Amino acid sequence: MAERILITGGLGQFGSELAVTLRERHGTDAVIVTDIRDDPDAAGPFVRLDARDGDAVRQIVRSHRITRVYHLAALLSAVSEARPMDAWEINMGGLVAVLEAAREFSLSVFTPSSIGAFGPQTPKEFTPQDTIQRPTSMYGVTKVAGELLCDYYFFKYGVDTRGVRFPGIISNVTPPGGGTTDYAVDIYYAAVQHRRYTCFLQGDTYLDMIYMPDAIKAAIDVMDADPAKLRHRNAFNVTAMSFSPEEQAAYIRRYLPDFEIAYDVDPVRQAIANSWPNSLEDYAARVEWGWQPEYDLDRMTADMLRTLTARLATSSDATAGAPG
Ligand code: AKB
Repeated sequence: MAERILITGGLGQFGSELAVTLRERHGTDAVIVTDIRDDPDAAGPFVRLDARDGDAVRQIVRSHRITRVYHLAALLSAVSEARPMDAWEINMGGLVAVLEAAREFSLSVFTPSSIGAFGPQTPKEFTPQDTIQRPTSMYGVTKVAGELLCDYYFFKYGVDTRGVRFPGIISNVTPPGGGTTDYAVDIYYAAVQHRRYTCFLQGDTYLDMIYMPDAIKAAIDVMDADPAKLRHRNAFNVTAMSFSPEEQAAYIRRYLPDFEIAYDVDPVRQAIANSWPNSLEDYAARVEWGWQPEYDLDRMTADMLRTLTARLATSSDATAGAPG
């Protein structure tokens, strides 16, 4: 059956690029983008939606004959820590509304979890798929609760729920907002525009990251995987690389030798980062649905700098040393 896809939170960093790829595959009209904000420049069907509104979700599902949902509407980690009750209400309320619609209309549902679903008691290096999940951030609390709820809807009602635990996603189209890993995106913009960046995490903080093309591949491949091969569902560890800000700066210097990094540590985001793994192990995703990332730190850095230099450079100086 041809899929008809609903994306919630579709104007965010991930949704805005996922929608383009899904429309290339399924056709523009088969992908309905929704967001709490309006999109005056919508490139296809767009509906304004507060994903917590169960009636509105069901109405869109019915009228657009939706078969699959990518439920991306959520607050990220730093914002969630600043507004914990909003995070609980938005992250859980939206998920409940989508899962209820999925139960009624037999939809398949992708829900992103995160490295934020782990906490200080989790093994820090090569964090296994099945391990201790006692996060200390509100974002993490909603991610673990979300994983459990999605599994519950699968076991109790047979809803086809699947997800991945995303690391920080690095991209160059829509900037992320309110995450702990946002520095790893900002640094490339700053490198191209100013040749210097002040990082809000300590230079030796290791976190997992993934480049947008791989993140999109993960979200599509896990949903297209043969259900008979899935031992896990919510949610699979996926990663492509693990690095610290100082290592990322060193890779940027391969292309922009005069790039400088300084540090002005934000204690809230540093505490969140310290509670997360340094690196994930993603064996289950590799075995159960063939996960295999394409971008490492060097390839991603070259691509980010090439793309941003072409887009942002305003003087001939700004292109010096850019990867060709
Ligand atoms: C965040 O930093 O909050 C997100 C995430 C890792 O889930 N990018």
